[in-house]
Amino acid sequence: TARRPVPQSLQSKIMSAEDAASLVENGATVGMSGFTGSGYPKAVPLALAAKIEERHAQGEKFRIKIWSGASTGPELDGALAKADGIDFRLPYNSDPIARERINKGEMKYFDMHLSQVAPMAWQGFLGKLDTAIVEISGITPEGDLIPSSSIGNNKTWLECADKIILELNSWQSEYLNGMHDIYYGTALPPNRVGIPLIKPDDRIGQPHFKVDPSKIVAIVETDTPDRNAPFAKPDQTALDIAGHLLEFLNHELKMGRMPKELLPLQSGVGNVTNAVLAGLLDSPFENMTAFTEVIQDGMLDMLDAGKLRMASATAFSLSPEAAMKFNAEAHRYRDKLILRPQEISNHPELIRRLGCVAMNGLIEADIYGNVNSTHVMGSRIQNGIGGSGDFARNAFVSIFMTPSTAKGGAISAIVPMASHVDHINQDVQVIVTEQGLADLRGLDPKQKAELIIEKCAHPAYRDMLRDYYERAKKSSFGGHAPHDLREALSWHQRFIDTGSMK
Ligand code: 0RQ
Repeated sequence: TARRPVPQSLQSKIMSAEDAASLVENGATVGMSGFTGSGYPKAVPLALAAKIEERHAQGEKFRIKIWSGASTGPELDGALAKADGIDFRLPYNSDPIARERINKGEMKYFDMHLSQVAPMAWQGFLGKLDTAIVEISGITPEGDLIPSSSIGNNKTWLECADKIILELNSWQSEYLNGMHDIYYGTALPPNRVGIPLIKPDDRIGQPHFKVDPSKIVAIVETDTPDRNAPFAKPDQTALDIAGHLLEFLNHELKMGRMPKELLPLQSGVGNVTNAVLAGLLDSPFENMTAFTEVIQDGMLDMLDAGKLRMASATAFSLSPEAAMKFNAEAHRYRDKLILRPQEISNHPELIRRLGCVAMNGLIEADIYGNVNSTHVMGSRIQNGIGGSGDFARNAFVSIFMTPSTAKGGAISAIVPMASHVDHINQDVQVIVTEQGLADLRGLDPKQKAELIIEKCAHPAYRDMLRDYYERAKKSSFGGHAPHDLREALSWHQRFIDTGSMK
């Protein structure tokens, strides 16, 4: 693709990825762009990983601390983790090599709510940010930066870092220009004011990042695609989950609890949530909106079909086919998509005010509705809490969905006691599996347990759960949410010992 223009005043900063990587020092804290595999820097992290491998081969230690928006791609987290170049990482990771390092105890990882990253950086809780490495899709003649396919925390990294390295990626569509809405009205307490966003379509900021040109130390030109992982075709389990969820939404409509266009949708990433979006394509709902984190394939299909009026997010998360289609036809989506900083896309104030319908995945839920989204067998990190907590606590209705079993049936997703809790039962209103849907709103813990076991558990585990629950009721210390603490986590221990919860 044709190179993007660089203003005369910045042309002297253009250099190779290797030269730019040499500006990153050992021990530095680096704010990387990137969110769910889009808009992350691709050339400088790879060059930095090569440099780190060289240093390590010479017996020198070289590691950096990485802050990002959310997950990035193999050229960043993958390459740097492989080189053992990451000392510390926040706030979300889905890279398998980095995951392995974290679980071996070789890499520190601060798993945190995505809406809180920028405010914590401003407050100084996280320490000092040395360098920002940010992918952009263009530079205006005035020297403002045109964001790329994600915004994440880039506004904050550009403001807080001493040094800025830009990757100017001409693979990204030029039609991204104008899609972004960067809000500069945030402040720290006691100076905070209300965020003037009333509808998901409101634009409250400006399309470009401001930047202090004296901090720009390098501009690296790239022409490289985002990670863009393919989606699996929804299997029967995903279709069944989507079916139960659509029935629930129809019921809410009939009861007059939601309007015909529903309320702004938030949908997590993954195949199940994508299947739900596909299900919404054939639903009776019209003119829907999304106030969410990521725009995935299903949302573009809904926009194309006219079912979805517009979507607000902080990033794209598309399959390679959808990304190609988007890049070819991006002009068609210009007035239907808004990308915002993640402290705005995930802002509790806005999510509560708009009344979002939050739909997220889970690893396990217990019979009282506590949800584990992050730690397999209570200790092995999968990805991180991401934005699920921002949305679950503040949504109009908070829905969690999952297949009822994992690992070919060896693990029940419904367990007596969650081995780690990300979402307390008060933040979990609806649980859906392919078996059915449990609407937990307004229920006592024992009513919740009975409903979750009967509606959501896999038949292979239902009797075991009934048996645990009945015995817990007899031996429990307290009678409000009965547990037998000697047995509550025995299913997990059995899996660790034998490879199966059965
Ligand atoms: O592992 O690939 O090794 O087989 O977890 O599970 O079933 O493919 O489901 O892709 O929807 O992910 C909670 C991880 C679900 C995700 C989680 C294993 C399973 C598989 C993935 P394998 P599935 P999904 C907005 C919202 C937190 C962040 C979030 C997540 C892998 O939804 O990261 O919600 N959520 N963000 O085998 C052992 C269990 C298991 C299990 C699943 N009970 N025991 N392994 N797995 N359940 C997006 C962002 O914030 C960016």
